Formats: sequence, C-alpha cells, structure tokens
Amino acid sequence: MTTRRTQVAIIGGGPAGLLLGHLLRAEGIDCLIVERQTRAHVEGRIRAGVLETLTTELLERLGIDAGLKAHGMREEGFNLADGEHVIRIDIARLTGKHVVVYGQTELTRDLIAAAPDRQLEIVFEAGEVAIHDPDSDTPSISYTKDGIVHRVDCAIIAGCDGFHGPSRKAIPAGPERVFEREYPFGWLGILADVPPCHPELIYSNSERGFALASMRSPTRSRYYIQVPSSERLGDWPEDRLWDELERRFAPLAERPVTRGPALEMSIAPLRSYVFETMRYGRLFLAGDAAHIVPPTGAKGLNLAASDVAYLSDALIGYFKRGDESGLRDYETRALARIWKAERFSWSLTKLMHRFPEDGAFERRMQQAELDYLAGSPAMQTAIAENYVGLPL
Ligand code: FAS
Ligand code: PHB
Repeated sequence: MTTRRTQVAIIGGGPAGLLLGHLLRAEGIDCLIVERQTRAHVEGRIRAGVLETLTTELLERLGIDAGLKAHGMREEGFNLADGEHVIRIDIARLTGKHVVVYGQTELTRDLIAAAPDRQLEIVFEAGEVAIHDPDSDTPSISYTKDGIVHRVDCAIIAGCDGFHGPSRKAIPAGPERVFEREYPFGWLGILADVPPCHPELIYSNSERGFALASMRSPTRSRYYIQVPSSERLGDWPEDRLWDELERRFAPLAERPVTRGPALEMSIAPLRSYVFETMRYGRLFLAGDAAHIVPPTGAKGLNLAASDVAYLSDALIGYFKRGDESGLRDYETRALARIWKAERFSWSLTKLMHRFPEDGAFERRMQQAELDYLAGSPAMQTAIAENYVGLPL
C-alpha cells in the first residue's frame, strides 16, 4: 500500500469533479481526482449539449474556454412545438441572456487537456474506490491501480461520482431524504455528422410522442425521440429512427432532416431524483451523485456546475480563511437551486411527453397549456428564465 496526503480528494472525473478540481487548483488548493474509467471512456461519453452562462462563465474564469469560444454556438431562442404549431421562446428578448450549445464531450476533453499545466492530478482506471471515516477529522479514500492499494489521507472528500458511484452510498440517510420519480419512457438519441434541420433547438410533443432536434455544430446534429422504457437499442435500426425524425420535424423545421451514419446511438432512462443529504462530516456530494433530472430542461450538467460553484467557494473560504460558513451552508444553498431545476425539468417533461397512463383529458391539458404559452409573454418569460438558468 502507498499513502499520500492531499487537501481535497475528489471521486469522479466527470464535469463536476473536473470543474471542482480546476477551481481548487486555481486557488492553490491541493487536490486529486480518482476516476474509475479510462481517459478514453470518459472523453468518449456523449451526453449534454446546452450550457447555461453560469457554466460558460466558470470556464471563462478558469481560462479553459478556447474550445467554447471557437466552437460554441450561441442560441438566443428555442422552440416548443405542439405537433404542427411552433412556439418560439425568445430567451434573449425575454431575459437578456442566452445559452451556448457546446457538447459535454468537448467540455470534458477541454478540462482534462488543461489538467497537467495546472497541476491537477487525475488518476484514471482507479479501481475499488472506497471512502473511509468521512465523519471523522481524519477522512481518507483508497483505490487500487496496477495491483497496488493506494490510500489518500485528506481534509475533505468531494463525491462527484455520478448516480452510480459510492459516495452517496457512504452517507447513512433515511428514506425521508430521498425523492424520486421514474418516467415510463426513455430518450433514444442519435449523433450524426449531418447539418441540423433547424438553426435552433426544437422540442416537439406530437401525436407520436416527444422528439428533440438539437445539434453540436453547423455540421453535426443530435436528435432524440421518446421511446417506452421497454424498448431496446436493437429495436431501432438507424433507418427506422431517421424515418421517425423526418415524420416529426418535416412540418416544423426550416430544412429537411438529413440522414447519415450514426456516430452514436443510445437510450437514456429518465428519472427525477434528489438525495437531500449532500454533506456527511467531511464528505460533500456534487452533481449527479446527489441529483438527477430528466434532460428535457437541459439542466443536468448545469446543475453539476452550480453545485461546484457553491462547493468550491465554500472550500476556498475554508482552506484560505478558516471560514467554515460556506461548508455549513452548502447543502441548503445547493438544494434551493436544485429543487427549482427539478421542478422546471419535471414540468417541461410533463408538458412535452406522452404518458401511457394519460387519457384524452390530460392530452387536452397539454394542448391548452401550449396554447396559453403561445399567447402569454408572462409564461414564456417564466420558461425562458428557467431555461437560461436561475441566478446562483
Ligand atoms: P457524471 O456521471 O458525468 O460523472 C461521474 C464520474 O464518476 C464518471 O466519470 C464516472 O466514471 C465516475 N465514477 C463513477 N463511479 C466511480 C467510482 N466508484 N470510482 C471512481 N469514479 C467513479 N444532461 C443534460 O443536461 N442534457 C442531456 O442531454 C443529458 N443526457 C444524458 C445522458 C445520459 C446517458 C446520462 C447518464 C446523463 C445525461 N445528462 C444530460 C446528465 C449528465 O450530463 C449529467 O448531469 C452530468 O454528466 C453530471 O456530471 P457529474 O455529476 O460529473 O456526473
Ligand atoms: C443535447 O443536445 O444533447 C440536448 C439539448 C437539450 C436538452 C437535452 C439534450 O434539453
């Protein structure tokens, strides 16, 4: 066994762990990221696509925004469609803000590439990561690599290990601290090097279900359709999906859907989840380790960024000024923003998807809400300010 010491041991090298590591290193705080997967696996994940300015401002503050500046696509509006009828939400006019389309894949690659020059150590392929004595004054983590057990003594453990990681499981909290809803459908997604069918995102609730037309660049498109939870990828040959996308976006988009070979296809389950105990002694949770939102509101990655904004401020205050107030307030502050994002993601999912248990009345409620939205600047403003991200 080897033993070493650091100030903050970060479990997980996804957006939350990487952003936290960089923010701490920028203040000279010693930290280490241990990541279970290979670097190639982490850099190959295809996930989120829309960044709030809160997230882009963190990258700018870190000076890790060259890729974002060169390839990020500024979006000043997005569209909600009810079958044939498109409602444009003019987020720039309604909020004075915008969002940026820049893939989580590219963001993760930028953060990893910037790590060596900033002395941010990332241990990839760290096996059997375990948390020890998080509620003591001498917490530590351990992991195995190349057949050797490594122990890391630390002052703080940051659990940034996503929904399936060990950190949340290390917290003894009762069921009253867990809030969950699973949806009876998932999103079948496809990434292809074809030009987008529309210059802005279109979320559509058609007779055939939810569909989303998004993009990664002027030459790379990202599409999703709602599929029952029972569906498997094998049920969806690429042409069947392209047929569906053409059928659903033909009446809505500026251009026809262009087909092309899939760079990636996957089905992601949808769930709303909050684990309200985000601190246990010296262990702090951030990102998907503590909460999950359905991707309808494009909040998942951005919530991870806001958790990390709160947590990094708290840790900087603690290590540099001996001020523990940020650590004491972290859970309350983060949860206030998390619950508002959970509400927005849940409400937009309810509005834009077909639920198998719903009848004709619920369908009329969706149509009436979209009809009201089409004529209500107040409701459009409410949607716009949530979509661009509520203030910290
Ligand atoms: P992550 O899950 O990204 O990262 C956690 C990291 O911890 C991973 O690298 C994992 O390998 C590592 N880890 C896990 N267990 C470990 C262990 N035992 N030891 C060490 N490391 C461990 N959000 C959107 O906004 N829009 C989307 O379209 C969207 N699509 C998604 C599709 C899928 C399939 C999934 C799973 C999520 C999607 N999300 C989307 C949400 C997603 O973007 C997350 O919100 C975002 O990745 C959160 O970042 P992290 O909290 O860092 O968690
Ligand atoms: C994406 O482009 O992957 C994307 C965009 C908006 C969402 C979800 C996913 O709400």
